[in-house]
Amino acid sequence: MAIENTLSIIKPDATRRDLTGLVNAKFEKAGLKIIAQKRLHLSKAVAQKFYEVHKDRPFYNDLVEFMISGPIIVQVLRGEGAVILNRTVMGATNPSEADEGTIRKEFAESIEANSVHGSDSSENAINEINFFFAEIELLI
Ligand code: IDP
Ligand code: MG
Repeated sequence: MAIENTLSIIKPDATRRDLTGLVNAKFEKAGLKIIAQKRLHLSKAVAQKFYEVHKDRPFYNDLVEFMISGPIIVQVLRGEGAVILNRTVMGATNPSEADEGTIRKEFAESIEANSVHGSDSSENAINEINFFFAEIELLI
């Protein structure tokens, strides 16, 4: 599999509990290099735009409020098959269905406050990285 980039977000439930380092250790142990990251506190308009794909889902408004409830860490992870690999390291959306050893199994509080976001396809990864990062931030 080719080397690729994927977008990850450490969500407010995890930053609130100071889990950034433990989450990042999971990525690095799995072979995902953190090639860029920054701490942001999203405005409502930005969170709504990022999650626009979910705007007709019943959980959309709650999800947006949750994502602006505290700071997040947006990051670009790089590795072989990074998109799928990151989804494996994250675990299932609902932590009660997540495999042992995954981030969501170990750290998530609920199906909503599930500690991390990860791109779900290579195409979405490119779009999501471009949403948060400028080209210059990825060239170092
Ligand atoms: P994913 O993050 O595993 O890709 P998505 O279906 O893309 O899951 O949903 C985006 C986010 O919306 C989830 O990570 C979670 O925070 C929230 N979410 C998904 N399904 C539910 C739900 O049924 N209730 C509340 N929040 C949900
Ligand atoms: Mg998703």
